[in-house]
Amino acid sequence: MVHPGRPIGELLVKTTATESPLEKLFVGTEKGDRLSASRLMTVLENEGEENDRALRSLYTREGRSFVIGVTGWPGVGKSTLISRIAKVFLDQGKQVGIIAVDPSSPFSGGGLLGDRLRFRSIDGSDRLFIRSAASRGHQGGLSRATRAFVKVMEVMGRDVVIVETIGIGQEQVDISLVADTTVVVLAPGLGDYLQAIKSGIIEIGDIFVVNKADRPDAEKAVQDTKAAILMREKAPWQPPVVKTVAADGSGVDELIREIERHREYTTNCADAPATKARAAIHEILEAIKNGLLKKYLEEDPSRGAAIEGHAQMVFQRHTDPALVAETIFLKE
Ligand SMILES: Nc1nc2c(ncn2[C@@H]2O[C@H](COP(=O)(O)OP(=O)(O)OP(=O)(O)O)[C@@H](O)[C@H]2O)c(=O)[nH]1
Ligand SMILES: [Mg+2]
Repeated sequence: MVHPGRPIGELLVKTTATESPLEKLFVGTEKGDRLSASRLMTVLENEGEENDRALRSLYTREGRSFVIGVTGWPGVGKSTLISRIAKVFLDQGKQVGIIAVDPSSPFSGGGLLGDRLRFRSIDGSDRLFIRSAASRGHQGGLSRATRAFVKVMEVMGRDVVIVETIGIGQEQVDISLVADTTVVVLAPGLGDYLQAIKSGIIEIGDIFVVNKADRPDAEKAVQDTKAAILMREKAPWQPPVVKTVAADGSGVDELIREIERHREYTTNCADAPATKARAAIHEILEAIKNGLLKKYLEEDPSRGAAIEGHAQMVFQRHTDPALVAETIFLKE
């Protein structure tokens, strides 16, 4: 099913003969054209005036996909599992989009390239669209680009969008704010589940997967995960733990059933609009933060230099970033 995106705010969009190059990209994207969508994503990835205009226009377009976030530590089998999940939806005749948020992910290099070809040959059509989002290191870049990419896929008319992120580090996208359903993937033998709890990954899962269930210790990993979930604050949705072997596809049917069950739950649950509102609040706050920072740096060029001056001190472990920020503010 395709939902062609249409501009809501007519005033914001030119549809006359003097159509701008950017508008042309939007029109192509709304028709599901992959090249237009790809180019639009490139505009959205880079900074600049055109990026701002594209973002603004993007937010007024219609289109809604079911967004599944798949997160977990490196190497647990996220890409392999996503290939399996995507195949199930493709077999149902759906339009699927995949966004890989890490530049080192096999999606951007080797691994999924093979899957991509396999899907094309099974599918015989262009119903799978894969794009990786590489961090260019600019402010809020990665999470902003990811959200924008999801929206482009929605405008394209994708029924399902799957986003892969690595669940570690400062740069990680808060996937639970982007996704309707967040799947946290773990694997046996990772050892310290307390570490998982501390990293916050346990908090964000709607569904937990213990992948590589062909390995010894899979049952222990399931029990540890269940114990970790019990330590979460009580909520009406109890996250299930599913065992899979992404390598051969076992357990994937059950995972799909749980994904559908969660989707139904959020569709009917009174809490769902609040979740969307929370995500919007987060986006607004992030825009304010970025705007303030930009203004702060532009108002006085010496501020940038001062920050660079402190960088060495932080790098050499003589101080920490929060203390530097405090010192800079106190001085002013
Ligand atoms: N034994 C076993 N190996 C698996 C399974 N699923 C994936 N693998 C292997 O685990 C390795 C990593 O799989 P990926 O799917 O690339 O893992 P990933 O989490 O996407 O990795 P990053 O994107 O680098 O974080 C590959 O060699 C897979 O073939 C599984 O169920 N069992
Ligand atoms: Mg991967």
